[in-house]
Amino acid sequence: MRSGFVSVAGRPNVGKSTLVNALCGGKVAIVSDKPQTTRQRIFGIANGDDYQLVLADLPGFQRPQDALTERMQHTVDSAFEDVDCVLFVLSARERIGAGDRFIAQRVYSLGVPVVIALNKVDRLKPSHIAQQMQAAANLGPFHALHPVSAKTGDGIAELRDELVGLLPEGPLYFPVDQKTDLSVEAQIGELVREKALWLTRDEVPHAISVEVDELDDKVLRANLLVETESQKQILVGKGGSMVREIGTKARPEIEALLGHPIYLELMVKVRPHWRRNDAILERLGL
Ligand SMILES: Nc1nc2c(ncn2[C@@H]2O[C@H](COP(=O)(O)OP(=O)(O)OP(=O)(O)O)[C@@H](O)[C@H]2O)c(=O)[nH]1
Ligand SMILES: [Mg+2]
Repeated sequence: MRSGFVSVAGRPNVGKSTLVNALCGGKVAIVSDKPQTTRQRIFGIANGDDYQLVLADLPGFQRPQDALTERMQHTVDSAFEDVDCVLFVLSARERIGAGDRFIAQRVYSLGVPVVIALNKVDRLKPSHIAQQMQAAANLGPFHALHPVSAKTGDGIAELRDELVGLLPEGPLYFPVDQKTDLSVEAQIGELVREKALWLTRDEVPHAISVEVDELDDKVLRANLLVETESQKQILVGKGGSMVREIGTKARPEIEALLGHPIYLELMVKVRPHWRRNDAILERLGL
């Protein structure tokens, strides 16, 4: 039995969460086209007959701007102790540059193998992929480099085999039927937030947080927190259309997670400057 922990490093939006989901064979982390989607460390657990691979999905490396992003970067900074390997994710669709070099400095000094996933190679020209592979290789002494598409699944099985091969012999850290370490309430909050991110843009996605207020066999009440009255108006939408659509999009996944139908009530609430408020951040588990 091989088992161990792999932390996932990379800039915001390169596809870390999509990749963790692909490696785990199911959704553990939410995904959106807005940077800073992931706000906390989430374990995604991939089980095989003779292995347990625990992937720590993380926020992207960033320069903190408020208490929230400070906490996010702290989460990242403390996620590389006691790992068996680092999965360094790069996007083949973006210039590999200063941000990636900054992360490289960090991960190549840890003394554990670094496996690079060059993600988003779907529908790219082979010559472009080759160029990006060279740029990725130049970042440091990597153990292996895998061009993959987390979206189409290309190269994922090979990448998984590579990571499992780097794990030491060890015990099961989680029951084999467990896919993530997030509580059910936290998973529900994330699913609701994901739909809200999909439907909003500009500064609004960053100002949204979700807290589950009440959950029993029949009823789920959750609050969408925003910072200003105008953000609230956007999330509520004309005659409540936006918040209704968020609920409609989130419900099937929530019901699948719970295993039964649920009465879902979403409320939009203004919490001025919640991103700077340590007590609220604490309560949100951030
Ligand atoms: N074309 C393509 N798009 C991808 C691929 N992987 C992820 N994406 C898209 O890239 C965007 C960001 O994906 P995420 O998985 O949320 O990225 P992340 O690195 O976790 O982002 P943060 O949590 O914000 O740091 C989403 O729109 C994904 O659909 C891929 O292999 N190919
Ligand atoms: Mg993410």
